Amino acid sequence: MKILQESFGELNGQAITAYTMVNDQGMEVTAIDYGCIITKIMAPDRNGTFENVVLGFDTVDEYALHSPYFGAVVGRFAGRIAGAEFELEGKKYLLAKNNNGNHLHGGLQGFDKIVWATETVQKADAVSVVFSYLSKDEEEGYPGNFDIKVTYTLTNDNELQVSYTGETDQTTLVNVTNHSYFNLSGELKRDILNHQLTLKSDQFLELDPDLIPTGEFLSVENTAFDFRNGRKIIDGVQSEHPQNILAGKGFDHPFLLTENQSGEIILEDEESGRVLTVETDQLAVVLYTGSQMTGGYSVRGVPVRRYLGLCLETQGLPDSIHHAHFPSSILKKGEQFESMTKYRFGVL
Ligand code: FUC
Repeated sequence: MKILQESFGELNGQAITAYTMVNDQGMEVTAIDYGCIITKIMAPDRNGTFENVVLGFDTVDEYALHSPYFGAVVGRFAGRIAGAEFELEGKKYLLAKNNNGNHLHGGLQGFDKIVWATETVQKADAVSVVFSYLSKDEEEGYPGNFDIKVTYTLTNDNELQVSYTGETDQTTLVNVTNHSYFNLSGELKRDILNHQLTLKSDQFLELDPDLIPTGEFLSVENTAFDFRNGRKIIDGVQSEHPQNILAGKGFDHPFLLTENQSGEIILEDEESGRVLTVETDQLAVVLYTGSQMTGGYSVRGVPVRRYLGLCLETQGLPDSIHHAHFPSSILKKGEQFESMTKYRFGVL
């Protein structure tokens, strides 16, 4: 196994580096130090043909200009915080309003838009890139110096492991995820509407028109949100369910996982034979079907359009700070934040 390192150009005079992890099966994962962005994942189809299965660009300028968080680590808080403000231990904190008066994905310069320090680790059956960043007290309005490490590890059995660890010197909010847009057809040959998704989840969060959780947990029973026995993404596009319509005809919802680390999320593309199995210790996954992806740019030659990719954002619950009955995303001084999500690339 090996790691290749090459220049990915410059952003505002700062050199950006790309790291490509290659395993003995020929699978490759490329990530850059800007935003910990995964730019490419080369995975085999049923005939052993390696093709890229994520949305990404070949230049850092395109990321800076257009990217709807393609492949990036988002934080300090993934998802929305209503009104871009919250109270913690009696103190009020104001965040950037970067989404209809609300706060989204860590603000104007979240974890997706900074250059991380890197280190590479090479072992017999796994290679890793370790990204680290110190998010300063008051950065984007959040309290506390938050020291975070994100590790991408590629194993010899075609698994990409993403682990997060962090600590703070003051009580703060933490919710981090990876925002890769998957398209298992390979090189964006088809959109994701015929991808089949299986999700071990009985409930999802109801959203308001700003895509903020209302606080209600809805049952998936008898809806297009019931992925327990597998269903195609297109069902949510054709669905009359008000929540599918509100999400721009599709999905942009947190699903509560009923199981962890046991094949709880399976995405399949029948035609290529590719299967992605996601396992996580997080309590939820946001399924986003790219309904807001429009306008005026191309993704490696393919004009961007809705349903070109889908995100499986493993994370805690958005806006949890405003809902006392949601599991908390508060991290205190002396506590260690730890989380791991694994993405295994196989074939049917
Ligand atoms: C997802 C969605 C949002 C947003 C963003 C780009 O996480 O929840 O609605 O469009 O990504």
